[in-house]
Amino acid sequence: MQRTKYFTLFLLVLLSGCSQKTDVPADIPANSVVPSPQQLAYQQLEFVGFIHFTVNTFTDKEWGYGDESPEIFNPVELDAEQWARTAKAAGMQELILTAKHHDGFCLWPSAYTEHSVKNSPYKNGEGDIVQELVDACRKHDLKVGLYLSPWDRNHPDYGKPEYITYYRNQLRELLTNYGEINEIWFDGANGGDGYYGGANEVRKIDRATYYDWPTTFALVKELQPNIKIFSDAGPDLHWIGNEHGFAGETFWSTIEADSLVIGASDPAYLNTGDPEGEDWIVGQCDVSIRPGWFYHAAQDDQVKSPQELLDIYYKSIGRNAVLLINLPPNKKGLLHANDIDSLLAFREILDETFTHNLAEDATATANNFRQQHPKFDPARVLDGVDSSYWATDEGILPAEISIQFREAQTFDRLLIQEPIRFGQRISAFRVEAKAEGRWQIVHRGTTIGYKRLLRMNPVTANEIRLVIEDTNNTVAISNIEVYKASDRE
Ligand code: FUL
Repeated sequence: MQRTKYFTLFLLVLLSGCSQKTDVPADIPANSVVPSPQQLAYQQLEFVGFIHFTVNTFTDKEWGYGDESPEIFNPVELDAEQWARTAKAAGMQELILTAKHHDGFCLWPSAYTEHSVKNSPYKNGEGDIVQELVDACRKHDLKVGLYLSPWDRNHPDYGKPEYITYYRNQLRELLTNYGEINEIWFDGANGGDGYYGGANEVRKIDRATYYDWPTTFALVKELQPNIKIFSDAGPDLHWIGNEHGFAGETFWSTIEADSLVIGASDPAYLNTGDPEGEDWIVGQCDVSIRPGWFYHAAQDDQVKSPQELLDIYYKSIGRNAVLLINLPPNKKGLLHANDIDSLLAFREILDETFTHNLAEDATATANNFRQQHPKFDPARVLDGVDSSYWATDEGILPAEISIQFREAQTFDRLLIQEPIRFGQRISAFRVEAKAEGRWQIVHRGTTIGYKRLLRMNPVTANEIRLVIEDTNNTVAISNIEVYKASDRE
């Protein structure tokens, strides 16, 4: 009996000793504003695609008036798999289709209108392009997003309460009948002249009240709990304030949602976000690969070059936002070869640049690491593990992390990430490089966020140092990578 007691005591002491040694300290304190798990997963997609396609493709317009006959819609070679294959090969993770653009024509056979594919010659009225897109995306491992224009220049009730019921009925169809939808896209163009069932008049709506968005958002989330709602006011993803695909040089994922109105938000505010903002809304940079959102044969030689797309990449994904590039199919229902060639060349160049991380076998040291615990060791920024991070003790500014290469490296691109599940913190930093024993500043920046890509003139150095000069909470960095750009950039 006595022996058992001593043995138990011995075991307890042993165990408590062990648990002290293996005790992993808590994570750094989170900010009061952090992304939801769904927003975090969306941000990690980084790169998504748009498909603008409707009667406009056949009338050569950007905005249909609403009086287009469904008879004109017949994309005889439509191949949603060609869209999905191209998107996948380009590295996109999702495709968003204009299920309905401002002209009101529906690419699915909605039960609530005659203005749809069901009255077109396409597949003798038996077609459903939303379904085709969904099938192609599932097959090629892409997520699906849908665009349902709030403004409807065809519908007779547009501007009246009845239209809101119609609109919600359509949302119910789209978000019930096609499996999981990852994103719903509400554009901000609202009201103006149109066909409106033959009235041919101007209809203005009150942007702040007409759509009763809170009720619609609740319906959307009820039908698809994990969906992300995009608009220029969020609530999950917001427009970046321009259609060039550029986020601000300084870009916060925090913003004040109360100050945003769909269709009437301040583009400059959307472009920078707000360090004081009390809402987390992921920034999304939309841009078309051509001048127009819809296909126009006259723009076949105005497709953005791989180099233009690269510039956009650095100014969107490289500035803490998500990039959404539009690929408009032509009248046949196919992407044009010029668009595919440019997009895939862009991908090839990106892969050339970002394949060989020059810091892979480097070592890292810092002026401080939290509790001197291995969990927060500076080496965490080099371990290739998404969830790990280097962090300092409270109040350490400037916080400095140095990376020592085994031998001198020539580089001109840097990738830096914050562990944003704890919020976005850094507001001022600089990068220094040490060559022949002397430190020189090679870059000064403001925000980092989920991902910051820096471009600089080529530097040859044995060591680089990231100096964080200002932050709203404990300093933490999850990842640093160093690259030499492809000559084709
Ligand atoms: C805007 C629309 O007016 C354009 O036609 C396009 O769809 C763009 C992505 O959103 O609000």
